[in-house]
Amino acid sequence: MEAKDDKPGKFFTPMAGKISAFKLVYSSGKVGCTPHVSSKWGCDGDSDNLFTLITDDQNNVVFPENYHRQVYYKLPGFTSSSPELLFTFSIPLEVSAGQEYRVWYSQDLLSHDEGDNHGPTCMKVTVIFST
Ligand SMILES: [Ca+2]
Repeated sequence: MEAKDDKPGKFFTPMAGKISAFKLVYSSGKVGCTPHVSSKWGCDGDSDNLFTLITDDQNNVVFPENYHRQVYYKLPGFTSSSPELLFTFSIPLEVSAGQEYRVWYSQDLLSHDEGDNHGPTCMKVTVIFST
């Protein structure tokens, strides 16, 4: 996931089904929303403001749920420096096999104040299906 120039990370669903959660496990790199600060999932350091969003291939935000185009949001138990994020859906997400999803930096998706951003941060996404 880059932090500007419309460069989200992408992944594809391995099979059809109902998804209960996405798990994002940090692997390398950093993102930041201004120079001289960086983080795994947000703007800076160890903040509870997260900037990492999931969209479908039309850039409709699917997580966080009830998203209102805000730059950051809070997810209890996780911060911008968490080794992993668990995005759990209250209503499972129905998908077909090979469907594209994207991991966006909020300011990049919104084209808001992205000029001074830097990245990328890299992760492995695990798709968790409900049983
Ligand atoms: Ca910025």
